[in-house]
Amino acid sequence: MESLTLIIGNKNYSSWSLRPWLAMKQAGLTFSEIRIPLYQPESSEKIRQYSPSGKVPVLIHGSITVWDSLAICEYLAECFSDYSWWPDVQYDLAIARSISAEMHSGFFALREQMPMNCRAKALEKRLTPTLQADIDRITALWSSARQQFSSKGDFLCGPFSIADAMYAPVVFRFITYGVNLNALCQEYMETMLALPALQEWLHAAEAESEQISMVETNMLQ
Ligand SMILES: N[C@@H](CCC(=O)N[C@@H](CS)C(=O)NCC(=O)O)C(=O)O
Repeated sequence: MESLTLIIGNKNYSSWSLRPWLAMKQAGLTFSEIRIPLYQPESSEKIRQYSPSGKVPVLIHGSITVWDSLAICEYLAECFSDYSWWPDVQYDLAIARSISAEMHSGFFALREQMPMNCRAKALEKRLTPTLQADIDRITALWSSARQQFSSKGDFLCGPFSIADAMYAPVVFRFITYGVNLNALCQEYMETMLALPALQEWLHAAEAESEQISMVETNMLQ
């Protein structure tokens, strides 16, 4: 197998990096990682050595470069189809892809107003109407998926899939900003947090020393 390298940002802050990283860990793929701390004077130049978009994550697979979190997950699911990435029933797959795409292309208020800062816990946050609308949509989506797929497993569409990887940063955000959740969503959060891979990411984030002031200041708003 040609070598796989995932280039990521800081584990504490880079929500897009977490998604393919977790999907790859959960699938059981062996890969190396290169961590480039974001928003430092040399970050942009370092990222551009690997990524045409100038953003992380980016995957290097032999001579092939794939950038953008969802494209990386889709590429891996195609290349390594013996591993588990998506549900294998067409209906379940349609839901998993839809909710993954919804995360990838939406929830701008949540992303902007609740930036991922996984080592910070239970911070007070002012809920603006747009932020509340994003939280409401995510909790409705999680609740509906858990109701539909509970007989197949404990994750959004039953077994762990790319859909869960796409929402993993939201799990950290809801903890960091102390968002109140219904029992189904709380249970789903606990399932996600119990994943050894997610704990591994969190411990690595806690061990990082960089501080991104934009994010740390946002905590006080
Ligand atoms: N749509 C992209 C978003 C990637 C993205 O915004 N990455 C951020 C880090 S989480 C980044 O590289 N920021 C550095 C910069 O913009 O200079 C994806 O899904 O991968």
